[in-house]
Amino acid sequence: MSETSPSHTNPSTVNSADTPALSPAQLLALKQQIQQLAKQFGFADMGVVAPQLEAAGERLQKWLQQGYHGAMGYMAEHGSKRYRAHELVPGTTRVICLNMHYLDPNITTKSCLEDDQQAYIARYALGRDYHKLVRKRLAQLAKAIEGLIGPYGYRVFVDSAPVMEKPMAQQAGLGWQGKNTLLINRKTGSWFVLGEIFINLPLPTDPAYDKDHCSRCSACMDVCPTAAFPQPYVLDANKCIAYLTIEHKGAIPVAIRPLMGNRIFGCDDCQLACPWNRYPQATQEDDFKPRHSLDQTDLVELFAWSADEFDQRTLGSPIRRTGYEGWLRNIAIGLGNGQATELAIGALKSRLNHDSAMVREHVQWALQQLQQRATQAIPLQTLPLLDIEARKLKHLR
Ligand code: B12
Ligand code: SF4
Ligand code: SF4
Repeated sequence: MSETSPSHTNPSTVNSADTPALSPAQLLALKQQIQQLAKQFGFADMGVVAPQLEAAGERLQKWLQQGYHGAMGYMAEHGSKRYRAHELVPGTTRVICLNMHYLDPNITTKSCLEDDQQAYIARYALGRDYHKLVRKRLAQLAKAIEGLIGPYGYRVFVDSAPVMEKPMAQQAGLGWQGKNTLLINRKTGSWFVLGEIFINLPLPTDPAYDKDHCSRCSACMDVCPTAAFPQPYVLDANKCIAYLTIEHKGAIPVAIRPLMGNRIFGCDDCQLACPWNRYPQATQEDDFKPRHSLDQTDLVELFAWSADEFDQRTLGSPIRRTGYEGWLRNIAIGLGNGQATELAIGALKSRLNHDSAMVREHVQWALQQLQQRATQAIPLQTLPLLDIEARKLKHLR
């Protein structure tokens, strides 16, 4: 979700001189071997594509023109490299697209969203950073291919380069892009992350996944707490809680704060509501399991972390991206959206003199919210997911 690695800006050429000469039959056999290896390295699905992303590139341009990328300047950089694989990595003839599931359906999800004293963290971010885990596996898989055929040209990416990963994976047959814009697989849902190996081997390609199973459903759009979809299949990041809590630096718009509930890092509502996620495939990776009981921790406890504790506890975690001030900013909003308990008020007051003006302003806002709620008996806001969809979340704890 973030394109974190600075190394992606100058990926090396995939040198065609390195290409081993393989017959069509050998390439087919190789692909089957790679499929088996991919499973062994923990990937759920794999597809091979010679990407043609011009149409996706045009939609990207429109999206950028509308300003839907907010302050994610990196989305506007690199021009056509984002949708032309051979421009990003010269010599690329195919891309192997892979996905890895991260959800542990046994952790507490529904009860956490229902409990305004707890902190809700996007399910992908509870354990080890997927960038690290998936990149390592991709590199191992790429090396294992080398073990089969000798040296060849490759580069691995996981949200670490200007690549349109979802349309590319759709073309590789891994699923369709739903109205929530995420890639969904009919059998396994959308609780996965994507990664790619750019190669210079002419492996046989897979058919694109051309069906769209959203049909008349609009559950993701109906439950989005901030109405972040201006139209189906298009997301305005400026309104998305995931963007605001992770990517955005600075103050979160006041009008959006009450709509965030206890979502302090990322948001999953548009996935939780999706009917194709009703039978989610469980992760096989212990590394994705929650660290520090982050699936069931009180806001007050997380708000008490010092800067050093934040650094220690988010080591190797995607949460680090928001930074300590962003962390406090987000939790202050969560506290402001909860009950006016002495504990919550005390926690907020302890940060009234924080060094950061941004943190202080969010703390003041939260205290005002709690004061109003206590004195004017304003009820807690129930967000649409819990209002409309609670019945449908039975499969989650
Ligand atoms: C920027 C970004 C964000 C931004 C913007 C999200 C967005 N939808 O663009 C923010 C910060 C909000 C974000 C949030 C999240 N992200 Co993010 N993000 C990315 C990133 C870096 C780029 C996405 C991108 O290219 N956006 C640009 C827009 C224009 O592209 P698009 O979304 O594909 O838009 C298409 C549609 O709008 C479509 N379209 C437009 N009009 C129409 C009309 C019709 C009729 C049709 C059919 C299609 C259509 O065309 C566009 C191009 O194909 C990717 C990694 C990567 N490099 O690809 C991860 C990525 C998409 N994120 C990911 C995840 C997990 C998330 C979150 C779930 C995290 C969380 N829980 O908080 C949320 C989900 C929010 C959501 N509903 O999208 C995963 C998604 C995996 C999956 N199953 O799809 C990715 C692929 C990272 C990864 N390697 O796994 N993310
Ligand atoms: S992640 Fe949350 S805020 Fe963002 S589009 Fe999905 S439901 Fe809306
Ligand atoms: S909730 Fe419905 S409309 Fe949204 S992505 Fe899932 S199937 Fe499509």
